[in-house]
Amino acid sequence: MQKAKFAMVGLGVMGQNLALNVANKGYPVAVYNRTEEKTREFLAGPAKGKAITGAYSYPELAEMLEQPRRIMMMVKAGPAVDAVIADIKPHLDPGDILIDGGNSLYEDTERRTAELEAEGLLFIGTGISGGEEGALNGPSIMPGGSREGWEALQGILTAAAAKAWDGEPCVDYMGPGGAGHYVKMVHNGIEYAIMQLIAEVYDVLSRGLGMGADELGDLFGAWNEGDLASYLMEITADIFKKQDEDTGRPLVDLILDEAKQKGTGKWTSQNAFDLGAATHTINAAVTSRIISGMKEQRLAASDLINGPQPNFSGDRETLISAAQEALYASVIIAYAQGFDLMQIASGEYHYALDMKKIAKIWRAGCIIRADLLEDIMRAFDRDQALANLLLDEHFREAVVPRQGALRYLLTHAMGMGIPVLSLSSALAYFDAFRSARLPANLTQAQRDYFGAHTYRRVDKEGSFHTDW
Ligand code: NBP
Repeated sequence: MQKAKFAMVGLGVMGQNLALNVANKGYPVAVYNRTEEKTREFLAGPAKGKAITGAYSYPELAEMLEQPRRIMMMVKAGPAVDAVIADIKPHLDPGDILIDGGNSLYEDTERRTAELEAEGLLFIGTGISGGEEGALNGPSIMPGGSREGWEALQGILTAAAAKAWDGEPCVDYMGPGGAGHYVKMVHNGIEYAIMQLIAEVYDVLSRGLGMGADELGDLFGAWNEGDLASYLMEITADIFKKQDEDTGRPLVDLILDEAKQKGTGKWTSQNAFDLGAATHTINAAVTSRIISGMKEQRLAASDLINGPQPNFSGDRETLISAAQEALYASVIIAYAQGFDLMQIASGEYHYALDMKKIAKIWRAGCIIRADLLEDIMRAFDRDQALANLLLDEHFREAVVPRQGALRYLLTHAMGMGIPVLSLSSALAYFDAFRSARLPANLTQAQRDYFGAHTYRRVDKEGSFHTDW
């Protein structure tokens, strides 16, 4: 029997679709799932007639594979990954390649890479973005870890990855150790930020202007034709247009307003704090999901605590147009924060991340794919070491003229009592970043006052303490 060129362990929705994707590209695939029933159902269902065979034990799986073996794990991130590694390892040979395609924390990937490499195995931790649909038809793939492992996988991953408009595959080697999962983590942080920015604009337009879902669907659809063109805008327009089959009402109006999270956005913020990176808009998105989860308290508070009634009395078209410009400016600012974080991490963790390459492989397949990524690629082409996207001429020219729209939108949203934490954090980041002097002089004075922490002066060298 012909040996399989690739194996998939874990037949959740992502594992199944990726296995189908690889098989559809002409690579025979062997699959294994802890619960045997799922393997049987997959083989009798979506995998029927494809070059996909099932294994019901790890020795059987190892036997089915061409060497060096290429085995991807697509299981729940965390202890499940360690459990699979421990169970499968005794059946592997030096030079075999284990790939973790789940959303693992990059620090876990660092540890696993070191442990497995010490035993002669090659380990690849890869981010995969695109959800179910992307896994099947072409995701954006962000592999990191062993370069030798990447070289042995490049053909398969390149075939499976999304292709951008110019035919370029959305996969490339990100860097050593946990670099691939690190980049995926920041991708998700930016995703949280953009989703929250869109949600806040929706809130202003629906509560402030009384726009209904159908009208919003048209508006977001039109915006998606311009600068804001992106997957998240496209699906938002679709969502507004979807009617509930039972009631005929817009489905979005019937969905409970509690946003869940699996943790990658939170990890991005936690890591940004550790590295001293300013990711205001990502942090605001994480904390906005948290307060959305406080539904019972919010319901109780809404009866007890008064505020203004959201009711906009100015010119409707002006507010709508400001919302579009404000959203575009703040999305750029969210990307700027994410790329800044990756620049800092790249130095700190010796990942040598290539920002242009990252923008390039995010152009298709992934959740944050957007026309804007072409501009980001060009910005890093002009200056590989660009410290902040806002310093690039193109982005300065995009954001500076739109700051008025962002200020206008925020003034009215805040006046109406509509929470706009992410939008306002984007403006606060922008204003802080462009301020030659911030009030941190006072903070330093206070720290010195109560803790003798000392301060530096603008007019002389040295460290000073005052007996206040
Ligand atoms: P899940 O995250 O729901 O994981 C399900 C799979 O993990 C099943 O095959 C399950 O086997 C297996 N598994 C578990 Br749970 N514990 C195990 C253990 N101790 N040993 C062996 N197998 C174990 O599936 P998913 O939604 O397909 O996601 C897979 C990974 O991809 C996750 O890390 C996820 O975060 C990531 N991801 C998901 C998406 C998405 O859109 N869903 C996008 C990008 C990345 P069982 O059948 O026996 O229970």
